[in-house]
Amino acid sequence: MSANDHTQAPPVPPRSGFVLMVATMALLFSLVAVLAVAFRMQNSNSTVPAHYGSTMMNGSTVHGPASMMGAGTGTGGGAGVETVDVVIKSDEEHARRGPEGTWHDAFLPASFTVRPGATVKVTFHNYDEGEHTFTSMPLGLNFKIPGGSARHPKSTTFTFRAPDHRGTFLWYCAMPCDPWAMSHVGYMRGYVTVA
Ligand SMILES: [Cu+2]
Repeated sequence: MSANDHTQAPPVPPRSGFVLMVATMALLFSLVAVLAVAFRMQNSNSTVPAHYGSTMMNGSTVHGPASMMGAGTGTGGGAGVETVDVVIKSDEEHARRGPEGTWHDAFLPASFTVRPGATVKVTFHNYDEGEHTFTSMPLGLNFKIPGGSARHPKSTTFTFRAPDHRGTFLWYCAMPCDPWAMSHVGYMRGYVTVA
């Protein structure tokens, strides 16, 4: 910087004006913080009881208690509809190889991500003759997936509402099929991530 620049610089505002500006900004920030805390409390009040109070195994194919979550807080607004396609194949159809080298029954993919509050339409394409389920305690879901065949896979669509809060929710197949696959994530169990 040259001396010339210095002389042409605009005058520094009076000190009292500067202090007033800082004080106003501090007030605004604290107001925003208070609002954020209040909003968060309201949000958790509405989601926690529905999340943990869920009863299940009712065979409902449309919705579980998850659909009751988040009434009124508006966090899920505009989340829209999301579609998920899952292929189910048996070990004979070479669904997915386990670490020990043998093929197992599997949902492909077994894990997927949806947005908070979204209406999720999941279509299962079952190439296996056996029945499977998409069961999740935390999501309050228990979808029964009818059997199909390798030549004529059976497609079944279920709809549920994703929780308004972010998280990772375990699901598993409750229908006795492939015991190893039933206890391993990526085969007959997986995660629905809400993010
Ligand atoms: Cu299964």
